[in-house]
Amino acid sequence: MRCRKCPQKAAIHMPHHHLPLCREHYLEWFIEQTDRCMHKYGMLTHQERILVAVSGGKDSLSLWDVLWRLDYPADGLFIGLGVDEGTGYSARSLELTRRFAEERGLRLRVVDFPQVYGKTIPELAHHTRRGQVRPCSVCGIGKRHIFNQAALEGGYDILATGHNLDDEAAVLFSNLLNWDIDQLDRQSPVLLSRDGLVGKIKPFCRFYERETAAYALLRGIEYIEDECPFAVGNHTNTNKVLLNQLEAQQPGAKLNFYLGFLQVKKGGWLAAAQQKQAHADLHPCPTCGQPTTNPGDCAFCRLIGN
Ligand code: Q46
Ligand code: ZN
Ligand code: ZN
Repeated sequence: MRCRKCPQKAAIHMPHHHLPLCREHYLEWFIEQTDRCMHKYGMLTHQERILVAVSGGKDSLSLWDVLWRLDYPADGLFIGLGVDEGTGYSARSLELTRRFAEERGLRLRVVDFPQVYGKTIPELAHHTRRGQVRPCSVCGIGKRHIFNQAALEGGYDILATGHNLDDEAAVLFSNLLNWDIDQLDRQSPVLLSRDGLVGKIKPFCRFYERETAAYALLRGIEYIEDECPFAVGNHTNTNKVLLNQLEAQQPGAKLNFYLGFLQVKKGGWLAAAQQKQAHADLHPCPTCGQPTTNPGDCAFCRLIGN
């Protein structure tokens, strides 16, 4: 397959956009799309001071790289969680993040959780009921707390995270499964600052995970490929597996799912549907007499009649 923009061989094909691109044009496209997404949702101006939450993974390092290339002034924040479990996960993640920052002359802040609080995240989780099996919820609380504190103390206006479409779709799916209206209401590409909470943005929320992975790979970013050992089998990952099955059958399903949600939310949730309902008046089909909202014959009569 050839690149859509030049005669080169395509390095990646995005079936949902009908877009095959070569390395060079993909890197260009990816940066443009990030910029466009940030404008669309009013995420940033070049005046704001940004703190990027970096984990050493493909998403956060790619995000930092793209913000840097787009000339947004962004520092990085790495939290050492003390996750090891025989894999050296936290130490290796920090090493790669440090190297990334040094290569680009970017400023990296590091908060080492065990050093500051005297316990690693898994140790802390072990003492709580919900953290016994899996430390993720405890870890989430810890990370949110530290990111916000570091952003406030450092005088940053906004916190940027590398959440991609797969992450957002999985969270949306879980929020819907639980009908968690509060979380649904809060799930957004942009959260404004309020009452001591620093605002948050997710400039990658419209990219599939394979697209951020392709960016990191084609850009030559060295990132930690192993997942955190606690990620295996957590709820989010289970939802991701289900959504991937759906996506394989219906390319674009994840994107429609997420963007549709944002659309419905913007229109005022159910109010939008109710309004539509009110406008759609029923009248008897001239052929069969059954009620229909179609102008003229109902859908069935049109089907049979043609
Ligand atoms: S780092 Fe923390 Fe994740 Fe590891 S312990 Fe769970 S929440 S899986 S993004
Ligand atoms: Zn090309
Ligand atoms: Zn507190």
